[in-house]
Parts: sequence; C-alpha cells; structure tokens
Amino acid sequence: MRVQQGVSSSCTDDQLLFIRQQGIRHVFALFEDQHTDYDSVMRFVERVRKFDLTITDVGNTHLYKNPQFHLGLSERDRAIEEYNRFNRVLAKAGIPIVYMTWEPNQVLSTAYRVSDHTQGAVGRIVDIEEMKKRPFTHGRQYTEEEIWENFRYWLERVLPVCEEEGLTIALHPNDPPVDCLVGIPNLIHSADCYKKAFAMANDSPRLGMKMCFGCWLEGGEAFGDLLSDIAYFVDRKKVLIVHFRNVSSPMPYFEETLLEDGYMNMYEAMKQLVRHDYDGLIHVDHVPEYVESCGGKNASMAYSTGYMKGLLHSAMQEVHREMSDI
Ligand SMILES: [Mn+2]
Repeated sequence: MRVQQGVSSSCTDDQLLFIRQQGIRHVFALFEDQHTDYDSVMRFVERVRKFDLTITDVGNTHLYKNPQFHLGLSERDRAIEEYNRFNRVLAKAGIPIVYMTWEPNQVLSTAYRVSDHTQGAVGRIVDIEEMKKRPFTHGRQYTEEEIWENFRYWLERVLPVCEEEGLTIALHPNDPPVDCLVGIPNLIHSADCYKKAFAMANDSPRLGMKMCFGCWLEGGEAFGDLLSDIAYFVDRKKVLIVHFRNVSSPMPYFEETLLEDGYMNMYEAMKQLVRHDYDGLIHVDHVPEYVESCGGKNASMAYSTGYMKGLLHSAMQEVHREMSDI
C-alpha cells in the first residue's frame, strides 16, 4: 500500500519537502488549467522527482467535473476531446491514473465551520434537508436514465483512448451520495452504482475507483457495507485509490471528523485493506482544518496522515500475525 498526499501544480518546493519529510514517496497532483499541456506537466513531474517523490494520479478539476458531458450539453464532444487530450499528455508523461467524478456541481456542502464534532477546527458539514430546498442548478430536473446515457456516451469515447494509452480512470462517488440533488441524479451513490458503471464499461481494467470511505460512511447502509465492499472491490482489482476519511454519522446530517472521532472504527477498515492485500494508493482526503498560524491545512493533513500511517503499520503487524497463525 502506498501512502500519498496531494499537491497543486503551483505548490512550493517547501510543500514538496514537507511531504517528503513525513516519509511519503507518492503524491497526487491537481493540475491548474494553465499547466495541462505536455511541457508544463513534464516540468512539474521533474520538479517533484527532485524531492524523491512520484506522481501517481492526476486531475484537472475543470476537465473532469465538466457539466458538458455529465449533462449532455451542446459542447460535450469538445469537452470529451479536451479530457482525452489531457489523458494523452498524462500517459506520455508516465502518469498512470486520471480522475473522474460525475459531479457537475462539484462537492456540495452546507457549511464549513467549527461544530460539535470538529474539535474546534473548521470542518465540512452536510445537512441533506437544507440541500433539498435548493433550486435546480441546471434549469430543470434531469432523469436517472439521461445521466447514465451520458455516462455511456462518454465511456464509449474515452475508454478506447485509455486502452490505447495505458491509462486508467479512477471514478469517485458523488458527495454527498444521495440519489438526487438540485435537479441532478447522482451517478454513483452506492456500491451497486459502481457495479452498474463497471458493467457498462464491459469490466474494462481501464475503469476503476477512488474508493472514498468518507462517501461510503456518509451513505451508511444505503451506500453499502464498507468492510464487505472493501473485500469485494479489492479482490476484483477495482480499487486504485482509497480516500481514508471518517464522518460523525450517516446522512441526513454529518460532519467530517478526525479519523479517530467518527462513527467508523478506521482500524477495522485498515485491517480489511491489509487482509485483502490492497496494493494501491491511500490518502486522507479531507479533515477539519487547523488554525492558520499553527500550520492550517498542512498541519491537519500531517496529523491525520500520521495517524493513518500508524493504523497501517499496526494492521500490517496484526494481520500478518493472524496470517502466520493459519
Ligand atoms: Mn473522497
């Protein structure tokens, strides 16, 4: 299992050094719009390499969270071509994984503030009752069939490029994972939705998942059982990246918490990954943010990544002990 942290393509050298100082060797990168051409990508790959770090997976938010193809709007073919162009750049630069989240409105949140479960830090809060009162974001109510047809249309045009280039798409769930919000049905709001998406891709190894434990836990039983779904999807080699995150409770209301504060026992989840020989990437996706003068987001990521690495090392020891007992 490879622990990673994230960077932006305009991060400082000190941020790269800070990641390396945490004993981390892998990073994921969010490329800014002006850095998606081959020369810019290669410059960044080489800069990161100087810190003994490797870029394992990448996205550009505007290219992959694009309502044009999510909703089948008039410019979708051009949007798909731009996504494919960036994918060809990544493959040429030796980066093996690219992102997708079928989320025309990006991640939806009710608030970012200090609350009951955030330990005085600023955390993300979702209240589904509040979100249900919001107006349509794209003019009308879309149907579930339309959204899946748009996904099929996109798959038919991007998977051949991925197959040709040797690149794999990591599909993240919709967050929050309810069936529909603001007029847009969510493509991925349960483990069954993933099964449907993989079947639609004819089980191509070029479509995998970012298994966001946070989304699984937000959805609770309606999403699936986290431990048995880890077994199912890891055994089938569908998990490329794990988002290691905990929340206060399943919907309709949750707050993002420190890993040790949410309702899931994250050590059990880590042990399940180790038992099933998960050999992909793992990172803390978001946690409550610490006070700015004491390191802010960098400090909160470092704290929780350290906690996660502790769980990983303990799980490796305990599971291997279990395995040698057999
Ligand atoms: Mn996530």
